Amino acid sequence: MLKGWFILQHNSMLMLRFIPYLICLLVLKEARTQELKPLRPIPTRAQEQWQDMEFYIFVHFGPNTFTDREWGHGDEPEDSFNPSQLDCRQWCRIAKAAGARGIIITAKHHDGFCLWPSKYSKHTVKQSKWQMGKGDVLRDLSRACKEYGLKFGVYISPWDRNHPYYGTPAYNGVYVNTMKEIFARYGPIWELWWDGANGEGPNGKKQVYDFKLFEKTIRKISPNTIVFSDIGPDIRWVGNEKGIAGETNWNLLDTAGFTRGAGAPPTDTLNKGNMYGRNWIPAESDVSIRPGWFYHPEEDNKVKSPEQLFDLYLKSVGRGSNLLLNVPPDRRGLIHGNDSAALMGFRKIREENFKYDLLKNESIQIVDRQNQRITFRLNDNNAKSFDSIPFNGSSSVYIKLKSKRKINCIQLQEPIAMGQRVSAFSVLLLNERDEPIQEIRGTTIGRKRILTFTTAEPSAISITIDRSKGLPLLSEVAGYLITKGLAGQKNL
Ligand code: FUL
Repeated sequence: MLKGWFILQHNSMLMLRFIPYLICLLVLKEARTQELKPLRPIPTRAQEQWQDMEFYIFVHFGPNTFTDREWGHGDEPEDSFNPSQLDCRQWCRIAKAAGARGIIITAKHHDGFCLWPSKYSKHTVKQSKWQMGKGDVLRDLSRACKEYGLKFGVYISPWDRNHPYYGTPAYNGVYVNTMKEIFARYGPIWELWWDGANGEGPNGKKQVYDFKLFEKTIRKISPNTIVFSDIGPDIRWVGNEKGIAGETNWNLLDTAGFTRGAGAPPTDTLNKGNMYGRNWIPAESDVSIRPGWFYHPEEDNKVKSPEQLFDLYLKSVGRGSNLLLNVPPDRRGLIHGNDSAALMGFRKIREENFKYDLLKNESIQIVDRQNQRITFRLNDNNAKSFDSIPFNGSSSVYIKLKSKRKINCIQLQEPIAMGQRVSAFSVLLLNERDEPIQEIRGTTIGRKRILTFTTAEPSAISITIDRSKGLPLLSEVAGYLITKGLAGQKNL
C-alpha cells in the first residue's frame, strides 16, 4: 500500500518535472500551426484545379475563318460559314497529343454568329447551308472533348455586331439566355471567357453590359465554372496578347473601383498582379500560334516554331500562369498540318527537357543557423506536400549533389492553397568548397517558377528566401539541363 503510494508520488513528481517541457512543446506546436495557417486570400478548389491545367487550346472559328477577317461586321451571310470537312475529333486528337488539357472555343465572336443553333439569334449555323442547317459545332466539340478527356470551355462575346437588340437593355436578357442555353445543352462548361471588347452594334449603339446579372446567372447555373475576364472574377487577363506573364506575378488582384474592358486596371498591373491584392485572381496568358486569332491562308508559313512555343511556356506556365494557346482551324474545319507539326514539336521539347529531374534523388536539407534537417517533401514529385523554410534571413535550402553535374534550369513551387508568400529569393550555385559560382535572383514563385540560366556545373545548390509575406513554404524543387539554344537562351 505504502509502496503503491510512493510510486504514485514518484510518478507525479516525474510528471511535474516534465510539465514545463510539455508547455514548451504545446506553445511551439501552437506557434507552428499558427504559422502554417493559410495566408489569405487563397484559391477556391476550382481555381486550384484550374491552375493545375497549365496548358490548353483556344479555338477561334466562325465566319471570319472564311472571310479572312479578324473582326466580322455582323452582316456576313450565314452561308459564308461552310467548313468542308469539319472534324472536332481531329482537334481533340491533336490537342491531346500536344499535352493540352482542354479546349475553349469562340461559340460566338463579335460578329454575333452562333456556332450552335441558338433560339435567341437568327444568325447561326441553322441559317447556313452547312450540313443543311443541321450542323452544331458546340455539340460536336463538347462530345469530342468528353471522348478525349479534355475540359470544354466557351468564349461568348458580349459584344455582338449582329443582334438587333444590341445597344438596348433587352440585349442583356438575350445574353443571359444565350449563356443558359449553352450551359444547359453542352455543359459541364469548365471555363467561360468574357471578352472585354464593347463596340457598336448594328444600330450604332454600344451596350451597357449588366455584368452583375451575368455573373449572378453563371454562379447560379454552374458554380464551378471558372469565369475569365480582364478582372476576373475567377481568373484575369495577363495584360497582353503575347502569352507573357510578368516575371513578378502575384495571383492576387484588387478589383474595387475597376470595371471590365475600358475600366480595367493598367495592363502592367494585370501582368504582375498586386502583392497585397484582396482577391485571388490568377493570370491566364493567351496567345495565338499564328499572327492572327482566326485562320488566314497567308499565315500558313507564319506558325510559331516548337522552340518559340517552348519559350512562351517558360514565360507563362514558368511564371505561375496558365497558357491558353490559340490554334485556329482552317476552312476545311481542320487544324492545319503546320500547326499540328509545331504542337507535336512543342510537346517533344517539353517531354525531353523535363524528363529527368536532376535533383530527384538528392537529399535536400533545410538549414538555419541552429540546425539542419533533411526533407523529403521538396522532391517527392507531389506539389501538394510542402515544407516551411525557417525564415531568419540566413536560412536556406541546401542540396549537396552526389556528384557535380551540369544544370541550367531550376523549378520552384509554392503550395498555393496556403496563399502566395514569397516575394524575393535567390539561388546560389556552389563549387566543391561551397563558394558561389553563379547567383540567380527572382521575385515571386507562385504555383510554378521555372528559371533558366547559363549552364554551370555546381557541386551544391543553395536556395534562400529573401523576402516573404509570411513564413515561406515550398512544395517542390527540381533541376534540369535544357538543350542548348532553346527558347532564345543562347548562352544556356
Ligand atoms: C480580343 C478579341 O477582340 C480578339 O478578336 C480575340 O478574340 C482575343 C482573344 O480577344 O479581345
